[in-house]
Amino acid sequence: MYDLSDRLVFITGASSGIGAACAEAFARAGARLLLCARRTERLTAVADRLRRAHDADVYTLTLDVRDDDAVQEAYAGLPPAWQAIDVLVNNAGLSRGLEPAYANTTDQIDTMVDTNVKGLLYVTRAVVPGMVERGRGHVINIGSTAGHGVYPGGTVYCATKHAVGAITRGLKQDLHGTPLRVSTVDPGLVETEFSLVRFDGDAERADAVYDTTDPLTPADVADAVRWCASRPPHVNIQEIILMPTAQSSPSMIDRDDDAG
Ligand code: NDP
Ligand code: 8X3
Repeated sequence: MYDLSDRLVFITGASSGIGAACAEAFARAGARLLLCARRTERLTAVADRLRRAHDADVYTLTLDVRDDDAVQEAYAGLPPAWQAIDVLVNNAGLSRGLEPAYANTTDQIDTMVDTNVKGLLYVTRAVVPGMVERGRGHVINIGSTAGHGVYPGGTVYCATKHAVGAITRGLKQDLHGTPLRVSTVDPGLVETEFSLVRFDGDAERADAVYDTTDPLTPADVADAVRWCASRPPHVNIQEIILMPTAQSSPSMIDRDDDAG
């Protein structure tokens, strides 16, 4: 087993949902946490909670992963003790809208591609060279079942998550011959703010996605991420796909109202 105590774990998109749950799981394991997101207040609240509950050593960065200059500067400006990242969890991501691809706005397309694909690559290119130099490190990408299939209205989002799968497999090959590890954890339906963001703040529509079924919790996903990171150094978990029992494919979800 790889002991996570005092390891430095960088989690992007840690102000809510899966990212915040990963921060909690790694804090429980005794890791030091570097957390980023755009919403400073939400991020600070997560950090304060972890300090209080787990006496965790936490450093926060208000950062938009879509801004490559900001990402590179933020990393370069970290105190040296916070640069030697052992585990990078590339979690920041979102979906915008549920329209056919031909009806998506430019803003929706750019936001999804820039965050889920380009942002992930910007953070990776900031952090991985140091891992290679130090001869240790683990990149864990948060993909999705949307990276294994497609569903109507999810075309662009699914394309970005297919890209995350390609980046995971490609990066592992790029790092061939080094001790670095690369994994992807690909969940199905998880109850987070994901649908609230997808539906532009329409809480009623977002709640309906989760209220009629039994989705995964962010903690379920964080458990898989922490498990991946804690395997012995010679074990690389390439991919974990986890779905609620009530889900059998990206678009097959057992819902309470199905029988009616
Ligand atoms: P949430 O909306 O709860 O969390 C998304 C996180 O990403 C927030 O912390 C948000 O913080 C951050 N984020 C978004 N854009 C940026 C940005 N440009 N720069 C920095 N941080 C950003 O959703 P989830 O927890 O569900 O999503 C986390 C990941 O899990 C995503 O990659 C998503 O695609 C993936 N996923 C989600 C599933 C689900 O059903 N919920 C299933 C499969 C995968 P802030 O707004 O403060 O910047
Ligand atoms: C998020 C899960 O099914 O809404 O990746 O695309 S889904």
